[in-house]
Amino acid sequence: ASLGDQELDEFSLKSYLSRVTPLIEERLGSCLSHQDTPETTKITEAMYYSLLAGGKRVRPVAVCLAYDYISGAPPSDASDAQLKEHYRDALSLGVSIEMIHTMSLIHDDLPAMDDDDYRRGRLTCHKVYGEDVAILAGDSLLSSSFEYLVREGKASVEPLRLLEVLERLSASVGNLGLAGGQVMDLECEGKPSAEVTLDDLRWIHKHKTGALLNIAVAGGAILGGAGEKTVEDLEVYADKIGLAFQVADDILDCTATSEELGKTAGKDEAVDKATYVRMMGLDGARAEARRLRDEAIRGLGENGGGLKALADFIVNRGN
Ligand code: GRG
Repeated sequence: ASLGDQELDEFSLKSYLSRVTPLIEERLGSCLSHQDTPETTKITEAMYYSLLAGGKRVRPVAVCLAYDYISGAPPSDASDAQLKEHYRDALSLGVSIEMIHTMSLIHDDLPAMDDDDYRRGRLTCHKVYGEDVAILAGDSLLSSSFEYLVREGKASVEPLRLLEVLERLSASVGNLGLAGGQVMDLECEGKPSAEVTLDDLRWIHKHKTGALLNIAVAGGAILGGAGEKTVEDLEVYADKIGLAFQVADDILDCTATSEELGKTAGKDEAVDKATYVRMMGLDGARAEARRLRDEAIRGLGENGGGLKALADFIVNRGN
């Protein structure tokens, strides 16, 4: 068994999620400033429609685990009120990141991008509210994310820490984050997959998927009181699990479609798109995901059980 497999039993991610996920959902459910007026109802509804459509909430959970890694976990018999207090700042960031993540999914599903009709098991935002409103709902989620972080954080977070987190959160969206990764992805989709290198693929996913995991982990640690060196070490963890996330996604895409078709060939065989599975084969991609997980968790200290369990979940998840 790899390093990961031996040490993962100590922390129950399932019981952690059962305590933390309801807190995330509760904060998400009332995160938008709004007035119940006919003028603002439609856009607010479109924003909540996508925000509250389910989803694994991996990024907010990552914030909470990184926060605990630095500041210590709450006692196992903590009441709901104590948990809410413990995670107050971590959840402010977690919800802000989930707003940005949801914005990126709304825009990714648009006809100009992936043109998808379904997301998180329901119709995509533009299918329900129209393309025009979906674009605006995404834009509005992006600015609401920054508004929320500052509004919720300013009373309890030390100002310089809040600014550091805000700077990182903003950077994770732009040309060196989500948007940059998406543009590189579009460029590579325009080429034959044989011309796309493994380094291209890693660059895309470091930005498209890794950027939000990076701010989740680094930001959670900063809010928990981490110093610069610890944050840098945790960024290595975050970048590795970001890549592992995408390798696992490619494996899921490939195996899910294979089962649906009852064939060994998956979707990737039909579309000439560069993926880890296409480049490394299914077994190679599985080994790569485990290798990334093991590298991610190698540098963690003794209270890293939660972050280890998260890395393992990312590699072995079923959706
Ligand atoms: C508009 C400034 C601006 C940026 C957006 C569209 C875009 C640019 C980027 C695309 C980003 C994207 C869709 C990345 C894929 C990330 C990914 C792995 C999504 C799936 O995440 P999960 O599995 O989804 O965590 P759930 O539904 O569980 O939340």
